[in-house]
Amino acid sequence: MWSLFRLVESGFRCKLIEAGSDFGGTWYWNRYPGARVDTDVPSYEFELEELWKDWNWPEVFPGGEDLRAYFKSVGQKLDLRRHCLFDHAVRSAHWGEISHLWNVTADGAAGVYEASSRHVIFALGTSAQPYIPNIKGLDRFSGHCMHTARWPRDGLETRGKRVGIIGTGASGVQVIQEVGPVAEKLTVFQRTPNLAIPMRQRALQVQEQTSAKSSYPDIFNNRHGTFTGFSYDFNPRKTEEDTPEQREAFWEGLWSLGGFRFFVGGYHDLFFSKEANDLAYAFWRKKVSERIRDPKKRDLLAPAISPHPFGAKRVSLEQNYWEVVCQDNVDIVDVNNDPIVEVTATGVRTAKRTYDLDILVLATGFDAYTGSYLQIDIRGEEGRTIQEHWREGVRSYLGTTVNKFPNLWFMYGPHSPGAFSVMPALAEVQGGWIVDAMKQLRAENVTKFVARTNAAEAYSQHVRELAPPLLLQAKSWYLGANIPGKVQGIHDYFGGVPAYIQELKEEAEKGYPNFQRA
Ligand code: N01
Repeated sequence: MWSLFRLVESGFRCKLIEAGSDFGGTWYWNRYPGARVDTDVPSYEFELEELWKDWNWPEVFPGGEDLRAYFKSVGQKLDLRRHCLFDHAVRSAHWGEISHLWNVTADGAAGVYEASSRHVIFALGTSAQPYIPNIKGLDRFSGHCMHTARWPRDGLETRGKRVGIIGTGASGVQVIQEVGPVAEKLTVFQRTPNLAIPMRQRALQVQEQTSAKSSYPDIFNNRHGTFTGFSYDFNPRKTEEDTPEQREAFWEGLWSLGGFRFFVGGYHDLFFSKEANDLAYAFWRKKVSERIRDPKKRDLLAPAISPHPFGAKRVSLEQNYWEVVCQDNVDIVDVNNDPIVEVTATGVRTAKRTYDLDILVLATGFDAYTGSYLQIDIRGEEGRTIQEHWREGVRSYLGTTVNKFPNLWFMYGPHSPGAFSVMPALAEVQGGWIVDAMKQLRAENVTKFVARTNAAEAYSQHVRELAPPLLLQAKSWYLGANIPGKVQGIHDYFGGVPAYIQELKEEAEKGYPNFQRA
């Protein structure tokens, strides 16, 4: 939305093609009960004053409906809808070697839409391609079965139902919190426990927001100055530099403030020192164990030995997760000890028993970063497909473009700080940079602009080197390790938001030396 706004404002003729029927992106698709953002507002907003001056949220961490309403209002205030083609999924984008245009096709209910365009920006999100595991019999289930990102738009009654949920990532945690209290029976099929930390949700009054608005410009500016773009940052001290008592007091403070503070507001050696990471895990385990009264469940949810380094899989924010999973109507099945054998017409059969279900929820995540791109027939120079280009592993230049694919840009994609940043802020940074480059090219009458191969190789190597060692010790979606058969590698930029912005800025200020133009 931000790029579209900047493009229109800059006088470009453009069309936003969107598979959904409305604005919202991830929030359009993820309609499972409990879906909410875990970035606090106003950080999770665009910086333009006309968008925030009259906008108020009911909660610090808004839910899906409020987020959809927000993005709808952004579309209205910026008058974007007339540039949009909804309900169309892009099927192909082919570079014209002679025309220097992209030929794009998109499928919609009424037929195929075709367009040619000087530039193409893919804003496909980090996690838009659902991952459905290959479980025997999944198509035989006679009840409702869906991925969290494909929850029915008009809702699904879970009250009084027997519900099974496979997966305990951020989506799993959120849906479990909502469904556990109302379901007759909830069975959670867990492979890896979620090292969730407290969200500390609270209601927001209009008055409180009105008086805080004078500080919004500073809040938005600060999103460019911290590692993740949040209002807090890593503690520059190492864990061992503090005494056990100082550490305890520091962590207690972060824990009670909530949000991601215990994670990306903690000691900066979390990802670099195993000892530091173990100490953080021990504190986490002590805190959550106090809330898990059932000792059997405690062993499954907060084991004595960490399942992976703390933070190496995306930490989730929880509100009452430990209390809900401890309810008598909630079972946790450890699929490492009791694997799922098949899905039957009436439920799930594991190695040890069967679970009769009315609803089966696949909270099994996404083929992140690249999955959405690989669904599209994207062909660059010499007809090279993006599938071929990324066959040996993902490569990009500055996390915004790819060598051999002229005039192609992307946002939130591979090699950007997508997993560790505030999304609206990243949209502004990347979108603003891309549109500025396009304006420059228009002024110079450049019709072909492509990253140099050596620059893309060097940037991709640089991104690999930035990844802290402990992060590599989990089978996370950051690495593509959650998808069987996917080439694993570093998909996220781990240098932090300020360093990323600096890399973009330098390239532009030097006149884009790492691009060839024609
Ligand atoms: O997906 P995930 P997600 N059998 O990949 C399990 C964003 N997000 O949708 O860890 C059994 O994290 C898998 O197990 P394991 C956020 O960035 C944000 O929850 O691979 N289990 C894991 O537990 C987030 O990180 C928000 O061992 C299987 C789960 O499924 C990202 O989206 C809310 C399995 C997948 O977890 C993705 O989160 C929601 C199998 N065959 C999402 N296959 C907010 O802002 C997979 N699993 C709040």
